[in-house]
Amino acid sequence: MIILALDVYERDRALKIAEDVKDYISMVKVNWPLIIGSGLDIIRELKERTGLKIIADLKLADIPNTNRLIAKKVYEVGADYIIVHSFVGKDSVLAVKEIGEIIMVVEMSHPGALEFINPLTDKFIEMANEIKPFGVIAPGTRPERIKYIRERLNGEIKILTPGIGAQGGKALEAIKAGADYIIVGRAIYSSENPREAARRIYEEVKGWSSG
Ligand code: NUP
Repeated sequence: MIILALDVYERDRALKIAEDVKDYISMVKVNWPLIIGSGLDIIRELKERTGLKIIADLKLADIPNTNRLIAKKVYEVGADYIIVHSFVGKDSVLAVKEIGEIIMVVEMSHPGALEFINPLTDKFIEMANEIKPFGVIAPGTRPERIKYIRERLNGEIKILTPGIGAQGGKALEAIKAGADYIIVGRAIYSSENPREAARRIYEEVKGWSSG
């Protein structure tokens, strides 16, 4: 039920951290910092070394054709899921879903998400219920919002919550509010002992979710 957000630049460091913590996590999430620092093939390498599923957190937000062109290459190197923004509309989101499994952003974890995204969350939930992605991103920093989203979201759609640890969100609170997966980056990879940090979070939440 823990997803490692592996936001480091260096290939060797990324592979080492992923191998160190793999016993305690369910998936690895790769974002632009690692892709820019190490190249797209890091997705394939991480998948081979850990045997875990890989989420490409690209937050795609373009016209359908460009979303499709990008997604194709990213699924080809082994990404299991791509994170897409919902605000660009159904056609752009569906362009990615036609090629592979997606995760839709319905609300973000940072304070600025309250400005433009949060007022539209109901619409994004509605779109997710229709499109049926693997999961949605909800704010690990706001358990009451996780609960709100869980109550309205189709039961088969998973909720993934970033913002745990470094952004102030609490792992167990997010899980109790309805998160299927918690996404943790700095609290693991910036720790002196990433394996121990991952183990502690794992022990904290185990028994609460089946993810
Ligand atoms: O709303 C979001 N908040 C968020 O932090 C959506 C995200 N995809 N993320 C990502 O989760 C963020 O880009 C980073 O990769 C990870 C959180 O990392 P950390 O705050 O645990 O270090």
